[in-house]
Amino acid sequence: MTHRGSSGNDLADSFVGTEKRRSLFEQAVRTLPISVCSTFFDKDGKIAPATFRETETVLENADQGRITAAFPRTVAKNRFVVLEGVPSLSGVSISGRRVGVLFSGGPAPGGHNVLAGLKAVLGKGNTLLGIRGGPKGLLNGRVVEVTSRDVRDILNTGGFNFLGTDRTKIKSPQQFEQVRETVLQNRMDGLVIVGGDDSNTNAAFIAEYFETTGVKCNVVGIPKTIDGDLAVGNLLPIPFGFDTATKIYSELVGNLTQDAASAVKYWHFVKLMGRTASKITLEVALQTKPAVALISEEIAEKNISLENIVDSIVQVITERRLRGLNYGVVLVPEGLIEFIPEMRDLIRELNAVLAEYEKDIRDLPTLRNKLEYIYPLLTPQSAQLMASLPDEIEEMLILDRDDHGNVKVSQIETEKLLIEKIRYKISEIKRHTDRYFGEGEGKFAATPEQIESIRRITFAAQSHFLGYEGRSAKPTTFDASFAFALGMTAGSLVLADKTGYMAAVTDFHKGGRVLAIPLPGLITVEMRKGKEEFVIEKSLVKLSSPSFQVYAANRDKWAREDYFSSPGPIQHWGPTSKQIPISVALDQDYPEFADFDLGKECRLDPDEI
Ligand code: FBP
Repeated sequence: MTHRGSSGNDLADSFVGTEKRRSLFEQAVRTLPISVCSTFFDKDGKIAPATFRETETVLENADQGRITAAFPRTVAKNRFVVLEGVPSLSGVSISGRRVGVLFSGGPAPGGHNVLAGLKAVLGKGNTLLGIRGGPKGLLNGRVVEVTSRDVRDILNTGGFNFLGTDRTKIKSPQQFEQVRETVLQNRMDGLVIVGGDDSNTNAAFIAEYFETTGVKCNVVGIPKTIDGDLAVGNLLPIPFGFDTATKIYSELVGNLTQDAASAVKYWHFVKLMGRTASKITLEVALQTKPAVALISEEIAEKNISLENIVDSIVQVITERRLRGLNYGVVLVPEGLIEFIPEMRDLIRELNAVLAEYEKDIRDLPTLRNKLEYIYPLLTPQSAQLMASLPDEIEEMLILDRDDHGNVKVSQIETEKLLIEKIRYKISEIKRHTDRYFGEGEGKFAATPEQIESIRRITFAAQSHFLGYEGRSAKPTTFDASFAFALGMTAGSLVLADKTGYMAAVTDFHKGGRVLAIPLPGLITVEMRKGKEEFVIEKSLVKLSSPSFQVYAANRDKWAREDYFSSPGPIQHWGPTSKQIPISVALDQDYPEFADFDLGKECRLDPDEI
């Protein structure tokens, strides 16, 4: 019997559907409730833009003088003072405003809810304009209207696919002029930039440029990045996206810990995204309690060499072997390589050599030829280190460069580098057990049985890289509500004629406090390639933070015995559906096991907004 539908087969259609992005799950998540902070309700209980008042918090900036000189007009207006959102009780509604929004950088779960939040707060009287393709779309004027129907489709869904994104940096005078043209052509009164530290730095410069050139368009940034490294103390505990991504990685790592303990033969080495900061790795470690988790910031601060990192992991492997545990999980942060002191020096030297001799090196036919050309140009220590690396890593270090000629550290397979070095070290230990164990100073006094056991160690490793799996996932209930609140905050700021701010929400455990952080107050001056650059400083793991301290206090125990925990899949309702990331709860000093509370749960009707 043949069933005919739009695919020509009714039976097939009834199973897989004929429409795009319409799985049962996707249909269901669109209707999930979102928490809405009380700041966004008017006196009649309807969603409305917030108004803003000054708080007593003034951002301290070590480079205040230079920042004020670089952003004179914005600083004259906001004076580094943090604003707080309060409900609007005036009943006056603003209409006729046109607000553009774009995504910048890597995707992060919650982006689509930023658009929903903006749309909700702008209401039917104002227009939301989506800029397609990220900052490049802003330069080229790729602008479309975002309708209620669009919001219905994208609400609570993952990804940045609705508008797209890219990593174009807006730097040159021509680019600023192009931005101005797009804004004027589309009569935008507001521009909202959803991005990480670089994109929010860009937002600060665009705000200042508009003030200088008389363009009446308020510019507001929204903090996003799964890496978690755009955070401002207790004013902004994390950007949106971090919660979802870390929950996904924690589920997968939790599964691997179970597999390790079940198959009892593998060491799983898991590299976790996070271009610079190890915040993701730390959160996943707190969730899953692996045998080893490397934290780049600690390695840099304590000047720990690659050899020492390898030795410390080998020590855990041998100790566990002696306890009959010939398996485990090792977490490796993506940015590790640049934090290892001698690797950082090597990369710096390579960047300089490759920039200076780029053409000569490019023309050499084989990798060997290129390496032979490069080695003498390095310091002896770096040349020796380079020669000790596996061929594939050497190749990545010299061939895989980004647009600025720098090593693409995220592409370097650090987890595989560690596996190779550990394998070599273990084979050495097996061959020369007497050198490492037995009688003698500084040696582990192993019994003859233990020495036999060490000689029989087998090291079977599996490598994994978790990153893209989490960036475009359906947001957790937290990220769905948090991103919605950030969208509402940004929309309210634009309507309130505030420019040069980053939207923020804090107090995740008690209803959410809506804030606006003056962007110039976040900017510091760094020397890059001999030139001064204005950048928002990345928020890294602090060794003094409660989250790191808790990890450090437990790690030896987790290394010796199986404390593995499996946090399981993300829940959209149920016992863990409101869980705040452990590292955030610890660092913000929230009560233990506090659920997030970002206001009243509402079922949105996109047709109403
Ligand atoms: P953003 O900071 O732009 O949010 O991106 C973060 C990130 O996910 C990093 O963790 C990772 O190194 C990088 O993006 C990978 O980017 P790409 O998409 O260019 O491969």
